[in-house]
Amino acid sequence: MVRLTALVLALAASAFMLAASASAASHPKLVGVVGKNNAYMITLSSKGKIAKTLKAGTYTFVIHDDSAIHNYELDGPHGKSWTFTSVAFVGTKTRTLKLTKGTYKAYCAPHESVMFQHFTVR
Ligand SMILES: [Cu+2]
Repeated sequence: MVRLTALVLALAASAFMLAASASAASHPKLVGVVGKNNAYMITLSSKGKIAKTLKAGTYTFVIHDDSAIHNYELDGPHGKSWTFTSVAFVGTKTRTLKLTKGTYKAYCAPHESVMFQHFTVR
């Protein structure tokens, strides 16, 4: 009886953990990279490809800022703006955002005229 109870508890715990990981992983991931090898380069990718059009919805942004001379920001419709990293920051930041329909621009603020990527959410 004790053994059965332990088994039931273990099953319940693993079912709970599965549910928890499923909800955490339910948002599609977008990967941003800026300043790899200090290059003047910024990208946002979805499933390994440069993001050009995305469906409206909630996304988890994983931003890799590889340089202390660049940063990662995003402008969206209706004047919305998000700053993922500061210029001095080097490392990875993760943030979940709801993207509504419109045009977006990922860019590096100090070098915005040469470091940007547009995409559309429909
Ligand atoms: Cu820059």
